[in-house]
Amino acid sequence: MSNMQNFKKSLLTTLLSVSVVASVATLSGCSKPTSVENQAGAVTTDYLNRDVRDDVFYFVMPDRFENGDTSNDMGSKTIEISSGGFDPTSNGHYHGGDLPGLINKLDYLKGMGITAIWLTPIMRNQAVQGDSSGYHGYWTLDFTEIDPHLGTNADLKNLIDTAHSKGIKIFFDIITNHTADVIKYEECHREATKQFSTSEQLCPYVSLADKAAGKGYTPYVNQDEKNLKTPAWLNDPKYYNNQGDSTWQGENSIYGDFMGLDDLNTKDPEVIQGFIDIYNNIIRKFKPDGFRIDTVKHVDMVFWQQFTPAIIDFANEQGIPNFFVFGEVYSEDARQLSRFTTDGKIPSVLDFHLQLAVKNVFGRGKATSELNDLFELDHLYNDEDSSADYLMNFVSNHDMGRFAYYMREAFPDASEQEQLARVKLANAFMFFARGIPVIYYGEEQGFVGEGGDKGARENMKPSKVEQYNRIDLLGTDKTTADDNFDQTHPLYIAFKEFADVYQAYPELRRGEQQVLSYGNEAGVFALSRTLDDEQSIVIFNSSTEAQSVSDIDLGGKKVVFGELNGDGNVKSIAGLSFVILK
Ligand SMILES: [Ca+2]
Ligand SMILES: [Ca+2]
Ligand SMILES: [Ca+2]
Ligand SMILES: [Ca+2]
Repeated sequence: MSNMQNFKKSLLTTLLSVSVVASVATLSGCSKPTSVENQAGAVTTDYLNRDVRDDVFYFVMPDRFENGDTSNDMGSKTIEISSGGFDPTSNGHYHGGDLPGLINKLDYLKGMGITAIWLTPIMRNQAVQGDSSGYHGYWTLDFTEIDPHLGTNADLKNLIDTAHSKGIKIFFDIITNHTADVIKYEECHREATKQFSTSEQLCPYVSLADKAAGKGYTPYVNQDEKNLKTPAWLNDPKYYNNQGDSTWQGENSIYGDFMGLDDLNTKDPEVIQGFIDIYNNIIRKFKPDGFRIDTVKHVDMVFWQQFTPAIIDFANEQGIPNFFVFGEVYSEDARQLSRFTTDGKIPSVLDFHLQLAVKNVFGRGKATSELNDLFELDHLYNDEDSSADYLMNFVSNHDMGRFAYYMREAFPDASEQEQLARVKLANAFMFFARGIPVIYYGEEQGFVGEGGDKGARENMKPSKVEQYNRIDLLGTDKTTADDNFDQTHPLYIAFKEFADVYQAYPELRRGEQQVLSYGNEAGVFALSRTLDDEQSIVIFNSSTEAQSVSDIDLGGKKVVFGELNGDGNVKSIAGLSFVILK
């Protein structure tokens, strides 16, 4: 196998700008990519002019990645509300990772073919709320400066400059739905004691109708907390809904507080303009390449209709021609998701529907028709500024958990080899189906984690969290107690190979997709990608058994990745594998 890798490496090195196809697919017994065509349209280091459909994303939570500066582990030295919360033994506290650490690992990411990084929110947080901390970044107090646990504004500039010099884009995760929990209610929180809503301590939601009839809460802010938020307008309770805690049902999904987090009145024109100003200032100051927007479905549609076009126009004026925005709409139904790329004027959303279909088909052994059902709804995303080609494909994230966790739940007795094969298949589907691939950090090191949020936010640097360290990782004898930046991990190598072939063939990135084959049980799913005169066919086998591909018209195409067995028209694909033909 190492000979094959060396061969491929030297091929890539030699053919930097020459268009050559070296078909050595007939070499047997090796499922490594066997030819790579490097041609116009392949990945460029020109991050500014690169179409987002040519990017490979890496989604990282900086606190859990790499600690590049231990002097900032305790957060602010001058602002008490943003200091502390550091406990590397707890999965709900800061662990010391930061932007300088991420800068140190940019070559590790580039080596895997990553061209864009999406960071969890990095603005200054309330460090502690109740019994956990703002390590994840979603409790913002100050929308103008970096959280001191993660570094300084200068560190952020340095991260962006260094990433850009390597051709890597930086995307920020932004929040407009809520701030940290500072506002309290007279009727619900006792004065003078600092209380945060938890699952046992909810302030019942007051409906819009009841509010109109004069019922509701009396908001207050403790005397010493009246100026905690920046910019200053955010300190006035009049800009918030103040209707109590959400149970994520019906209207309270939009107007309720998330566990006490102060929910903004996002239909108020002043709030809309306030957030346009906040994020235009961020764009002016830091020049990020785009935004991922948090909690989109909990914000009024009228907000998105104005906010998103405004910030994209502004970024374009600032000299970022491909500034790109995608939203987190936490729904596994394309009918819900697509409302925000059409009515909501957001160019793209994270494809939670694809995530579910991939989990079911490659992680739970369900029928491949589920993938066809998914793509049958692609037309819903279409309008003048969006289409399914721009959706963000993912199989794991920081809120739901990792594909590998669900797969292991469904197949607890599967061999290590089978589990690795399923993770590779899920990620290959994420790369080669329509949409833009987003790798969740740690996937490339065989992380499995547990379901839900905290259980899937493991450390890449050595972890002291017992719940993480007891879980068996895939493809390695290490645990999360070790350093896990292993560039020889089989999944790191696999993703690098996926990225290489993805960049080599433009139709795999931007080609029109057509489904060629699917069935009512685990087995073959095939699709074609066509761009101008170029066409590739990708065939996946989600079954553990070899499957015939004789009913698929391969049009004389040759294997360029993976392998088919057999001769002439009688060809088959091995169990839990995939193949690309061109
Ligand atoms: Ca640190
Ligand atoms: Ca809301
Ligand atoms: Ca609150
Ligand atoms: Ca649209």
